[in-house]
Parts: sequence; C-alpha cells; structure tokens
Amino acid sequence: MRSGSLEVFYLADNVYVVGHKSPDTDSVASAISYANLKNQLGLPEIFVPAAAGEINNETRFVLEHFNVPVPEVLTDAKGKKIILVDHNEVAQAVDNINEAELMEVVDHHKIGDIQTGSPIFFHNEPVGCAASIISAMYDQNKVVISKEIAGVMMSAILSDTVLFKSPTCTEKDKVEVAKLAKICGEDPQEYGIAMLSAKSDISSKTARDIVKGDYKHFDFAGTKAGVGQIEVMDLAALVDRREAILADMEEVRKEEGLDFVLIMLTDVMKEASDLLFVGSPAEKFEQAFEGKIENQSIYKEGVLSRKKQVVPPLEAAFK
Ligand SMILES: [Mn+2]
Repeated sequence: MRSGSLEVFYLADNVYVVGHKSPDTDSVASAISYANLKNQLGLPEIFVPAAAGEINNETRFVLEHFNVPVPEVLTDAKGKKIILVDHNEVAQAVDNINEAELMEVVDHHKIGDIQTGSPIFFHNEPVGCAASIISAMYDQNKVVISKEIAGVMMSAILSDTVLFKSPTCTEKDKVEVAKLAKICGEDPQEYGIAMLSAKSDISSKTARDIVKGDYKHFDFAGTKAGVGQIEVMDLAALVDRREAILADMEEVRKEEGLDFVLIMLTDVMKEASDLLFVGSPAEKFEQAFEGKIENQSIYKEGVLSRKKQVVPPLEAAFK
C-alpha cells in the first residue's frame, strides 16, 4: 500500500535545526532554542531540533535540570531541509550536508566552507556563543522566552564562555545571561559551577570519551588534524589518565588518517591548558605555541579557547 500523501507532506515540511558533530551544550541548546523560536513565527514548516550525535554529560545535566527533552539524533542530512547552528564547516556538519537543502546558518565561528546554490539567511556574529545570538533574536522577533528555553540558552553561554572567563566572551554574552538568569531564576555563577562540575566528572569516561567528547576536524593548508578539548575543574583529576589519553589519541589519528591529534586538557579554575600532541609536524606545533614539547605536550597559561587561542596560531604556523 502506498503511504498516505499526508505523511509525505509532513516529512517534506520538516526543517531540522542541528549543530555540529560531537555536540556540545551550545550546539544542542542552540538547536532547541532556535527551533522553538522558528516554530512561534507562524511559518508553514515544522522546525525540529536535532543533535549530530550523542549528547555529552554536561548537556544531559542541563536538559535534566530544566526539564527539556533530549533532541533526536540526526546523522545524515541527505535530501533534508536543514538549518545549521554553531558551525558552518562541512567537516563538522552531519554527513551529506552538501546534498541537503540548507535554509539558514546561525553561528559564531570563522566563516568556513559551507556553500549553497541559492541565497540563504546567514547570521554570524563574533560573540562567545551561538545561543547569545538566538537569545537576542527572540527579542528582535518579540517572542517571549519560556523559563526552560531561558535556562537552556543561559547554560550554553556559560559553557561556551567558561563562566565569562574565555577570551571569546563579549558584552553581548553577559547581557544575554543577565536577561536569561532573570527568566530562569538561576544564579549564573552558582548554577554555572554545578554545570561545569557535571562536565568535569570524568570518572565514568573512557580515554576515547575524553578524546572525542568535544572534538573537531581541521585542515591546516593540507595538514589534516583532530583538535579536541576537555575542561575540568582541576587538572589533577586527569594526571593518572594522561598516558591512556595519549595512546588513544594515536589510535584516533591512525583510524582517521590524520597528520596530528591535539587535545586540550583545560583547567577551568587555573585558566590554563595542557596541549597534548601526537603525530606530526611537531615543529609546527612548537612554533604555533612558542614552546618545546615535554612529555608530549606544551602547557599554556591563559589558554582556554580552541577557537581563539589554538586554531588561529596553528593556522598561522601552517601558512
Ligand atoms: Mn558555540
């Protein structure tokens, strides 16, 4: 029997709002909150929030705390209508993004390599979090923010800016958190530390979970790399896992055919990162971070942001 045309009609009208692979809290929160906003604008489509993979511990904490359902997992964009949030690079997007109908992008990263056949709404701002842009869009569209959505967006901003400590944090991020805190009724500092602690709980994580938990692919002038980050309240928690993490990084490098894998072990309280490196060229890594590799890493005070403090020096070194 042919399936009913009604079903086909509804499928055709679904627009998936999705963040990057290895989703972090911003990718998931921005998908949820942007889909929620779009669904209130009286448009004909149904906007469905999705995650491009399993959500992490921190995001689980956030969704449970504010009683928001976990979005469905979307792994293949082929033939679907898609809005990208929190990224605009093909390598970070769900599979077959070039065979999707891309409707919009809302992001806060450097402009990547996403291409479209027709004009789209492309909203990018150099702020600390995609959810800050979306939070402001609610006001621009005069849509009231619910307590749940406010909590989810505030969590994303606190996560991406590491409680405002990251150099990526802007005035807009702080303004939006102040607004959202009033709506969701949580104190940003107190709640933020509880949320980051959930992320820092690595006791149940395997080395692979740590390496791939927040992990992105980059191409530095033909040199293929994986760059990941794990944030903890105290690096001491990772000391006895270091060897296993390095061994797994080498496994990942081979499996994915990469030149190097770099994992940032970030101490949120000390505001520093131990940059673990496997692969080559080591001299470019040393050049980028102005140091000598010791025990397969370079320790950098003040480095918290992959986007602002790790990717740009690597790009410069490979130029
Ligand atoms: Mn983000």
